[in-house]
Amino acid sequence: MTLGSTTRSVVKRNHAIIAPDGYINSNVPGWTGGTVNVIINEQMGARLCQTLVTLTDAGQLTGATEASQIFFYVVQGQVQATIGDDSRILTVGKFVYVPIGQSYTFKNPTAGTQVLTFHKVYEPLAGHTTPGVCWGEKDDSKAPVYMGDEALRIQELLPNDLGFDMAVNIFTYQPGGNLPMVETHIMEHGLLYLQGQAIYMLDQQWYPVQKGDSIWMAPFCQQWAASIGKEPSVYIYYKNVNRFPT
Ligand code: UGY
Ligand code: MN
Repeated sequence: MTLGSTTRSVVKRNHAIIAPDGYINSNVPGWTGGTVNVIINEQMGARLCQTLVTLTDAGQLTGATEASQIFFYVVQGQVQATIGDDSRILTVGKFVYVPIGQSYTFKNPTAGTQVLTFHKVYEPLAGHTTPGVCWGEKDDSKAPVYMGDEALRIQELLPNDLGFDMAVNIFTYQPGGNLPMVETHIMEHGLLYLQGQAIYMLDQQWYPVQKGDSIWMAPFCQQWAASIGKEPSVYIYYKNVNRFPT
């Protein structure tokens, strides 16, 4: 038996790694029949919220968005999502973006279904309409190479439209692929590793990460990553976009 006194999770001023071994469940009104892990939110200094919900076959998520829009992505299993009068079965890799002021229900999951959510307070932009509900699947998106590097591919899941103030992308690194530079930028990230292993550099500190781990990167947290191991490493990530810097 191990003491359980170690973890790869770290929580710092401008970044965090959250490994599943430290999850403690939250009770979220309307989200029942499963576990809800709040992985990133304003309590840690973030301006986004990221959760991971694991449902039993009796699980249900019912609610209505208010100031925050919510992006729901199925990581494992399947579930029936109803937004307004549109109802669809979401299997692995499918998602729905729920704009502000919209009711939603997720029900009839298979046992063990996992749903990742990204929440952000919506910032309207004069002259642009607030986005509507957006359904999709990761394989609908093209996967162009990133900055000319064949080992890196990015899929943009949400439309490239100024009405949106958040992006959600899937980033695939072939074994040995690495970011072409250390990024230093105003945008914030939340991410979940969907596959593989990597070394992530955050604020000049180095971390081994793997499938199931989440990372928060505050604005201007320096970041670099390299895929390690024999399979591609893949993460889905949030980024705030398209708004005037204040
Ligand atoms: O879009 C991005 O900023 C992305 N390249 N960052 C990252 O993967 N850490
Ligand atoms: Mn980045």
